[in-house]
Amino acid sequence: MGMTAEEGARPIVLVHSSDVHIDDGAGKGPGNGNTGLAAILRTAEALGADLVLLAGDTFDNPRVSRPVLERTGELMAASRIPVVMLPGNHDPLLANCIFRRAGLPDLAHVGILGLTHDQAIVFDHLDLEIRGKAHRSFDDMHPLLDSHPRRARRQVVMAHGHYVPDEEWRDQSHRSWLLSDAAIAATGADYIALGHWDRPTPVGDGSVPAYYSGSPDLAGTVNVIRMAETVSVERVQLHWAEGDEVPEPYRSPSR
Ligand SMILES: [Mn+2]
Repeated sequence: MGMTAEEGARPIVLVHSSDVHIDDGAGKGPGNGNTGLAAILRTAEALGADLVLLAGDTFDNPRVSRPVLERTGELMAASRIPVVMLPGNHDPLLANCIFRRAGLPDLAHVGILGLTHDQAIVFDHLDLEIRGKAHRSFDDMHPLLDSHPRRARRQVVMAHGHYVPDEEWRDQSHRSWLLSDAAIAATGADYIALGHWDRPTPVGDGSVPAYYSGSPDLAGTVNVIRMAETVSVERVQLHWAEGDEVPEPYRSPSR
């Protein structure tokens, strides 16, 4: 069945966030508990997004308590938008992993790279492949997969690691989960959804669009990627709920 010109031209809309750091909410601020996740899902729904990407460290640590994880499961179950999650260095795929304890693999619209799918998830109706390499321990690893022939017209890569520009490589090579300009360029992807930094910023040499989204509490935004003939990326303010503890700079524009 052919598509009309209009259907073919409709961009697909991805919402990218990372470093939500769901925890037991001992401190203050929207990074605690499920406030950040709720804001991301609410924002994605308001945008009419096709897909949400969470690029690692969704959970702060493996010991998040059951009531908080149950709330995470409820929020994700209520999402009308599919979500793809990449395990990061704070929430690696350990035995009795936190994703299972939150009941997330049971949700048909939630894909967890390395858990529900090995290295790739294909969304046929979006003609889109999402690839990513899960953290499986707290140890160092190369956060990008080797490039791979596309299984769909569009290909997005997710990665959780620390970008270092060429000129700083010698000073920073002791760090873990390093991402270089060359490794980013070698993916040949249409977009790379990065996590690990709280700060939202594009990185790389510009040959492949590669962006950190930043964390909900520090950035106060999500990255919104529109893919049609070209790819555009913009930051959109998170929609916090009434009563959320939101940092002052983000209060007025996001309501
Ligand atoms: Mn991290």
